[in-house]
Amino acid sequence: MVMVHRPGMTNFLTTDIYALTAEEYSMGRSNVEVVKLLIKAGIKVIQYREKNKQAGAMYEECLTIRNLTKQARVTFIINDHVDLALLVGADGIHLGQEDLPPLKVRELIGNEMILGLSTHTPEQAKAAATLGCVDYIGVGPVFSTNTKKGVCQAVGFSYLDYIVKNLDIPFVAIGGIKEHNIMEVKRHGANIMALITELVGAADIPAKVRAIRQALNKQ
Ligand code: 3NM
Repeated sequence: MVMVHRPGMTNFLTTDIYALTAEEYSMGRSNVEVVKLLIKAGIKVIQYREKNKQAGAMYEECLTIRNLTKQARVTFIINDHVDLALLVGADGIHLGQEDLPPLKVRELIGNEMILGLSTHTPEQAKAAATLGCVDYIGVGPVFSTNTKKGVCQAVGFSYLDYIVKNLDIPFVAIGGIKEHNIMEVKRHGANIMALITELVGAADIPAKVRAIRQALNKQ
């Protein structure tokens, strides 16, 4: 296997929390304001995920977030929009099952950017691992969630257990993960947890991150 260096990957592989933006759940705060709070809270991997904005507005926002994350040495990943990720120099791109084919996206982005792919079934996960161009997969939704529109039903722990047992690709658990259930997810073998509403919807984001980390570190 050819070893490639993707600069954002070190943060990625050592983080516990992977934070995603969603302005509609951010209690009136902008994505940029939320990102500033996440950085203040010590979050090291942030994904820009925005389904309701026009390209020009997303570009301006991502440019600002790129600058903030670069200064703070935070890994910055953009959901869906390969063009945006390239234009602002993001560290990575995250694709869903209905997005552009990962192999084609890898051709476009070259070898330095992280490529992530959401998966919801063992077949999708096996296919992603076989491609060889995907750095990590999303595994979920572990619990039911209203945040992702049209998402399949919660897979519970059975899918997560399958991944832990059978596949050798970095993964993030996602979907309905909260302070009160995150330890259960960890016990099932996940090291990286992706959260949206629990973080962006928190009244005090740094306090929420501290509480989640405390929960994770309890035996
Ligand atoms: N992807 P929350 S579930 C963006 O299963 C996303 O691939 C999922 O939001 C998947 O933390 C999901 O608010 C939504 O439940 C996660």
